Amino acid sequence: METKEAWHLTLVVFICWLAVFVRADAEDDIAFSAGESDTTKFGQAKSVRYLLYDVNPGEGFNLRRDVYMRVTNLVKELNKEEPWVLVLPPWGRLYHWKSPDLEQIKIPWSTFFDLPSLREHVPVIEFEEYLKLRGEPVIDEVYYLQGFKGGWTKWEEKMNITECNEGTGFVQDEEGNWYSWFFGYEEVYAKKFACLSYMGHATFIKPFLLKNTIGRCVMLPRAEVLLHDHFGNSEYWKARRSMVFAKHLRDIGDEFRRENLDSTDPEDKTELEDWTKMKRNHGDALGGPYVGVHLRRRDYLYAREGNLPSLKGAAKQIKKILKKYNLQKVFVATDAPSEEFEEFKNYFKKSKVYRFVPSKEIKEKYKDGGVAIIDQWIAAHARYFVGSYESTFSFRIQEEREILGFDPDMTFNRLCPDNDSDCEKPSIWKIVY
Ligand SMILES: Nc1nc2c(ncn2[C@@H]2O[C@H](COP(=O)(O)OP(=O)(O)OP(=O)(O)O)[C@@H](O)[C@H]2O)c(=O)[nH]1
Ligand SMILES: [Mg+2]
Repeated sequence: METKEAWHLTLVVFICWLAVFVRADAEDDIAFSAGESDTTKFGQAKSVRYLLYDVNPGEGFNLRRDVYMRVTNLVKELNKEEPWVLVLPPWGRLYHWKSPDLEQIKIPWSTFFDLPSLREHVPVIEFEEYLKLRGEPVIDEVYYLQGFKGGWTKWEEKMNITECNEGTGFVQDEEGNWYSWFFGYEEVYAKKFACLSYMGHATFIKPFLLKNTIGRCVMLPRAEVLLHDHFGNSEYWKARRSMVFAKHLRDIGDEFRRENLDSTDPEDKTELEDWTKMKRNHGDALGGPYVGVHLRRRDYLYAREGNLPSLKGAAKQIKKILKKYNLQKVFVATDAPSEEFEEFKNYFKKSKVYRFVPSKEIKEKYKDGGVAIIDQWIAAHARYFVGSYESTFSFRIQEEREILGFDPDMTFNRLCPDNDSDCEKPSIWKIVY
C-alpha cells in the first residue's frame, strides 16, 4: 500500500471511530459500539470497507430514493460486524431530467440532501470523496444483481453467481480491467466483475459481503433487486427520516410559501427539528392555508392510462376540496408543460392557483432534481394534499407529511379518473418511531 493511501485509510478509520462518540447518544444505534464483553482494542480495528451501488438506468428519482433506504439498512447491518461506509452514487442521466442547456451528470448528493442528517443514520461519503480517499479510480469488486433466469414460481431467498442474463454494460479490456458508465467518470475501472442472481431482502446479501468478498470497495449495480427488509417499520422510517432535503432547497420552498401562500412554520405548526429527536403525533401539523396537488402528467398519461383525470376533471375535484375546507389557494406540483398548466389554471375563476417557476440561477444550480424537491417540499406543507395514482413522487410527499405530523386524512388522497369519482384511496403508510 502506498503511504498516501495508508494515511487516508487511517484517517477514515479515525473518522469512523470518532463517529462512535458523536453518535453515542443515538437511541438503540449500535452501529459502531462495542458490547460489554467485547475486548477489541483500537489497534485491532478492521480497515473500513466501502459499499457502492447503482440503480437500473430507467428508474426515476423517487424510486431511487427508496432504493437508498434499502441499501442504508444493509450498511447499518454490516456495521454491526465491521466498519462499512456507503458511497453515494452520483445523480445523473435520469429519464425525466431533460431541461435543455443543463449538464445533469455527476451531481453530488449534497445538491439534494442534507449529508449530516444522512450520516446520523449510516456513514456515507460522496463518490468524489471516495475517489480522493482511495487515490486511484478503482472499484475492487462488482456484483451485478439480476433476477433468476426464467423468473420464479415460489418466492424463497437465494443467490448464486451465474452467467449474466442481459447486456450489463460492463466490458473488459486487454489488461483485465472492467469499464462501464460509472456515473460519467471515465477513468474509473473495476478489477473484478460477476453477475449475481438474487432473490431476497437487502440484508440477505450481508454474509456474502462479509465472507465472500475481500475488496476494499464493493459495488452492487441494479440494487433495486434488493428488497426492503421491513417495509414500513421503525428502521424503514429511520432511513426515511434521515433523508432530509438540503437546506438551500427547503429555504427556497419556504420563501415561496411565505410570499405566495401565507404559509410559515410557526403558524402552520410544521417546524423541523433534528430528525433523531423529532417525534410528532398525527394532527400536530396544521399546514398552510392551501390545497397541495401533485398533478402528474407527461409519460404518466400513458403509463397509468385510465387512472388519471383530465385537466378539467382534476380542477373539478380540487374545487370541491377548496370548498370543503374553506380554502382559497391551490399549489400545483406538476411536470406538465406550461400550456397544460395554463389550461388547468383557467378552470378556476375564484381561487388562485400557483406553480413554482424556478429562476435561471436556481435551475442551473439545483437542476431538475432540485426543482422537483422544492415542489415536493411546498406540496408537503399544504393543509390538504392530493396526489396522483401510484406515483412514487406523490408517495414521497405523503411520507414527508407523515414526518411533519399531519392527520392522515389530509394526506392520503388521490385524484380520481373522470369516470370514477369515487375511486379507491391510496394505501395509508403511517409513520412508525
Ligand atoms: N418539478 C416537478 N417535477 C416532477 C413532478 N412530477 C414529476 N416530475 C418529474 O418526473 C419525475 C417523476 O418520476 P419518478 O420519480 O419516477 O416518479 P413517478 O414517475 O411519478 O412514479 P413511478 O414511475 O411510479 O416511480 C421526477 O423525478 C421529476 O423529474 C412535479 O410535480 N414537479
Ligand atoms: Mg417513474
